[in-house]
Amino acid sequence: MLSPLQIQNIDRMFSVFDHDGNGLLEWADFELMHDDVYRSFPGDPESVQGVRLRTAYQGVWDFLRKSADKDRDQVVSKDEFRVAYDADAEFSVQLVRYWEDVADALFDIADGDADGYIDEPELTGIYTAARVPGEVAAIAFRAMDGDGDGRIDAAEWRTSVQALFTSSEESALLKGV
Ligand SMILES: [Ca+2]
Ligand SMILES: [Ca+2]
Ligand SMILES: [Ca+2]
Repeated sequence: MLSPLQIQNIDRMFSVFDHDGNGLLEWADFELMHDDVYRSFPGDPESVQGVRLRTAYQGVWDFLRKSADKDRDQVVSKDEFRVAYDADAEFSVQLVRYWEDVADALFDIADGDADGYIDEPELTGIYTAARVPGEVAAIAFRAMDGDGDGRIDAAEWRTSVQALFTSSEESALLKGV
């Protein structure tokens, strides 16, 4: 049984994946995410980094389709998504594993100067690409920057992404979404 707070968090995750907001998860959502990343961070979408990001999205989508699309209509509905969470504790563990590949690829694209850190404007760029309001990014930045040095390293980024998926409490990273 899912608690109301779990359902709230799961639905919030759903809305992050449902990039076009049509209430269904489809491959088109991930293609749109890729487009929006390259709107936030101008560059070549077919570069090594861009291809790596698309491959990571493909991994997430293949996993979602395989494990959540019970009626095999090639779309994952909100109900199917909730049921997948509820039916198998491994679902969220594996989903976060696939999403980590996306997070790593995003980190490298956002880290334009390749110094191994992303700063607040770069994080805002990621949130803008995810269609999350800038003020949420500002809150998230402070929450992620564990050692308070004004920049986020790969470990802080990874920890935050994992927390986003596994937290049973209200996530500061997506408050207001
Ligand atoms: Ca959609
Ligand atoms: Ca379906
Ligand atoms: Ca940097």
